[in-house]
Amino acid sequence: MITRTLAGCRLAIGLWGGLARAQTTLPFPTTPTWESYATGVSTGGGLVDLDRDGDLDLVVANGNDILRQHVEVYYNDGRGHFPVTPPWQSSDIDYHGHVSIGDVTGDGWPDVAVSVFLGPSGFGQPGDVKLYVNDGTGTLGAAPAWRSADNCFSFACALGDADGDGDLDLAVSNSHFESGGNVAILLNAGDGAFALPVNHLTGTGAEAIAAGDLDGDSDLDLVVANRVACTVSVLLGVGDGSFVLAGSI
Ligand SMILES: [Ca+2]
Ligand SMILES: [Ca+2]
Ligand SMILES: [Ca+2]
Ligand SMILES: [Ca+2]
Repeated sequence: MITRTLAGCRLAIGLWGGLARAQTTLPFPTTPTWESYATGVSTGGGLVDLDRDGDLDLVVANGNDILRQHVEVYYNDGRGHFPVTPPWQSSDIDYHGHVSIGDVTGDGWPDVAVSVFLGPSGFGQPGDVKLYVNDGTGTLGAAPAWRSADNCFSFACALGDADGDGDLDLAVSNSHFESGGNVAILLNAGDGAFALPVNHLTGTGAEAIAAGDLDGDSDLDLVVANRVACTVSVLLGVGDGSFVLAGSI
């Protein structure tokens, strides 16, 4: 569990029986067994074995629309505990939204994509999306190896193979507070970068996004939660990197 988004919140994780598990059995303890000392406007988070030592590590993106802050990594000590301060911190700060984690570069080491909601000037200036690449030892590059050329009010992103060529592509949900809403599809260029986006309209206020094969045809599909429209948009993948809006619920 990651406590969310109020300014100054700490990260807290509950582990049942003192064992680290990707999916633990309820009930959880009522108090966290670990809590970060570092505080931040924690918005995005994900568990992944970043250093490939067999345990899940914690990636956290801070900022939201409140402060420009860092992306952080907490490494698992193998017993389900994390250090109270992050051993890795990005060198850059931004208004970070959510993260998506996967091996974008195809070297077997997980990389981290991060949505940036606002530009450095804050409200009114769009952010972008960026990628931190694993250096092959479990450490992310201090600065993003890639940033999108197009700016957008991006709050969440999802990695998946949209065109079936074996590499991870990026779907980014965008909206500017009470207006607009789309998903940008950026195909993996094969060199740790992504091509220019192709946008697909969704409902107003597109924020959360998830990727998976919804209809069982082996093509990647997308689900987008639209905060303002109070709907969920379903986009079915064609298999070549394009999507068709199947409807909203
Ligand atoms: Ca690990
Ligand atoms: Ca990689
Ligand atoms: Ca692909
Ligand atoms: Ca499908």
